[in-house]
Amino acid sequence: MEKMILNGEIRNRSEIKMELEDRGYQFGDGVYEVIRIYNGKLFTSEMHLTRLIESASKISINIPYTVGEIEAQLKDLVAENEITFGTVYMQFTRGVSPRNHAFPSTDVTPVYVAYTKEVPYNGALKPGAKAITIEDIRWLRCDIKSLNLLGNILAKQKAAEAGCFEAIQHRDNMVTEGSSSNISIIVNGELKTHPATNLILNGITRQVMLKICKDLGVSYQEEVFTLEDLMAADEVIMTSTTAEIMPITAIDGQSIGSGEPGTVTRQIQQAFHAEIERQCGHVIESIVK
Ligand code: DCS
Repeated sequence: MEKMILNGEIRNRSEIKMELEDRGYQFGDGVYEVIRIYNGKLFTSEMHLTRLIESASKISINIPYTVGEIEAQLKDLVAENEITFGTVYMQFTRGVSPRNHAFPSTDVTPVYVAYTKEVPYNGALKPGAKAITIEDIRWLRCDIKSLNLLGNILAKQKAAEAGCFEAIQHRDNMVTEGSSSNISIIVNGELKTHPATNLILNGITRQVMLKICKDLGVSYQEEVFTLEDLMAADEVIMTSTTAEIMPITAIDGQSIGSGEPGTVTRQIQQAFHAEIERQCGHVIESIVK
């Protein structure tokens, strides 16, 4: 029987009922995280849960647990559901209250749910993917991992309609990030990525990648770059929890660099896989479902 977490307790998923006037359901008034599971272990969970609590605090939702407490609950859930490779999704909404835009006047308890999903994994490096470019029409607090994802959804749908994997967003000709990923470019062996401002989500994969660059001696700059820089780059890299380190080999129908994953991207991908194995143990292909 599949389990999930409701307000800190592990329950049967089929028995969970959500409220109509949950502010997450009506307003997208909440925050979320997605954490990867490799070999039954949570990857970079401390970074994700720290960001979750920060996102919540930026919109005045008080999460009544510490990072360690949530982590322990998620570990139990992953074990109960016997997930070897997959993801755990969790969200906190402001809570249940009669519909009214302003915060509830009385204290309401946040509603916290988490559930797992199996995702096959064999450690193979991700092949090149195609992207489109699109205007960034989102709000100005993209640093908050909010449940409000309409702008992101509309962008991703445009990519899907164009037969592409990701939509790379830009504001005033400056590249911000993907619809559900961060975007970096490699020019003359140097990596460039948007600084962690209010205009992007400071991705955990992005942060791991920058640490890898440091270790590999790949110099990097957290600096804005233009659409022209993007199209003329030697390599373009997309990073996210679900996509990991993914080479973008064509944008708007035009090849990037040679049209194949570049050497710096491949190096970073290999080092990222090594980091997964360092944190979660060796990935044995035969146990992949
Ligand atoms: N930017 C946006 C807008 C995102 O939604 C995400 C992740 C990222 C960047 C990359 O962040 P992480 O490296 O921390 O994952 N989006 C999550 C999502 O909605 N599903 O999977 C990942």
